[in-house]
Amino acid sequence: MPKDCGQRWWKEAKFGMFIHWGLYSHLAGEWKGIKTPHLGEWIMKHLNIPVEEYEKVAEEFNPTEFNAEEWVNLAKEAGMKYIVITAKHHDGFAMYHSKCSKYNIVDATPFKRDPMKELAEACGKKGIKLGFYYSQAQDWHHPDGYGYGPVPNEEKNFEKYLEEKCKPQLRELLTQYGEIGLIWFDTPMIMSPKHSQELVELVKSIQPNCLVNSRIGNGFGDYMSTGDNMIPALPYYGDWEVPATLNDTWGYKKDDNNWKPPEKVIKLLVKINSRGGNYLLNVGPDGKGVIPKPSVDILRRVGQWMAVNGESIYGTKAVPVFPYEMEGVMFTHKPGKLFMHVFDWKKEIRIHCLANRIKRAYVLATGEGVDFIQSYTPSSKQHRVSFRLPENRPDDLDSVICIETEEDEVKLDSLDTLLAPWPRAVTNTHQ
Ligand code: FHN
Repeated sequence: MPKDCGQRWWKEAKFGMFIHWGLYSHLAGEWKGIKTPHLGEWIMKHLNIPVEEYEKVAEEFNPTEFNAEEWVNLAKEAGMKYIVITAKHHDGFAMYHSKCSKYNIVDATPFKRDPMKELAEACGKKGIKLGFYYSQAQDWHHPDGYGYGPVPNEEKNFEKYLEEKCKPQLRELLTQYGEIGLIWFDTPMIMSPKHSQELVELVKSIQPNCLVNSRIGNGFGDYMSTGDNMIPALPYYGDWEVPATLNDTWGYKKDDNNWKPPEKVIKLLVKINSRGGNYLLNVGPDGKGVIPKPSVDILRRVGQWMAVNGESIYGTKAVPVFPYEMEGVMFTHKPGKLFMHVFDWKKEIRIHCLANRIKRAYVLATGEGVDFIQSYTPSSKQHRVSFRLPENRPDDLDSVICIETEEDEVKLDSLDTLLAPWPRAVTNTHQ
């Protein structure tokens, strides 16, 4: 359960936009004719670009097409409730006007604008929560940052980096842009428990309601970020979120076109929600500040679905594991409602072991009633329900049937009495 109202919006949100955007976006996965086979935002490290050469990318970075309102509108259109954007990634470049390091988008590029300020304003207008990604340990630009140059990390003064850059920049991010929903830390590396605690305290001392994710390290934080694109195999009732890519990179790469189609995105959203998590889905704008068209198209299609079926997503809670597997069907749930997401449309769907008393069922998109027959077999202690679906499939991607139940919680029969132990000690003697 949420600890305070600072966390409540996040629990209800379920779907957010991650944005990886920085100098690497300008390189688009290629440096001096060499293409990185890895993540776009890691190009500096993977292609061994010296600091002084990478710095020069800033002189060319001029994202004149950037339009904060367009990005925020896209998130809103997609049904996303929050945005988390890279204020500083591992390359150490601040994508906002930092007073404590000239290595920032206002002072070091011809662009000279502060996109975080513009985004904060646009988010405020549209009612979208804004969070900042901040790479707290890895900094490939500060001589004492983790991962800087060829110097072994053990020989660096990590504390110096924390005091000189990390903490002052966090203070800036928490004081220059109004109310911030969360700080998304990443790759804690050599952070000690004391370091992690200090950063959490710093955040909370300035904005007590600002959330912190688990990648602050050492067990601190308000909620867990799973591994990238990693979905827990079972429902998990804590607060967690899956950071995920729409193709195979976070930062823009011109050659990565392995886009997940809208159907896949909706399936992932439903799967993550059904297990109790949030889905933080990434877009990687290019060096001009444009979100790639395939991303826009996919998110708009997902948004059309969300506009009609959002009730089955927002504010939902983890669904317990049904005893039997079901092909082409997943469930989300909120008190008194079970949402059956039908990916493979058919005339009839039978569910075994759903023990709730069903009040009514209908197609969420249209309100059209769905007939059903419920039964209970005492000898096997099992409930069954059979739904007769309408002739026409309401949505090509995912048609949602809302099942209203007498009880708030999902009730399931257990297979224990049937399956275990078997063979039974006492067998049937009536031959
Ligand atoms: O190294 C980063 C990576 O570039 C990206 O930002 C992801 C997003 O979750 N986090 C780290 C790897 O887990």
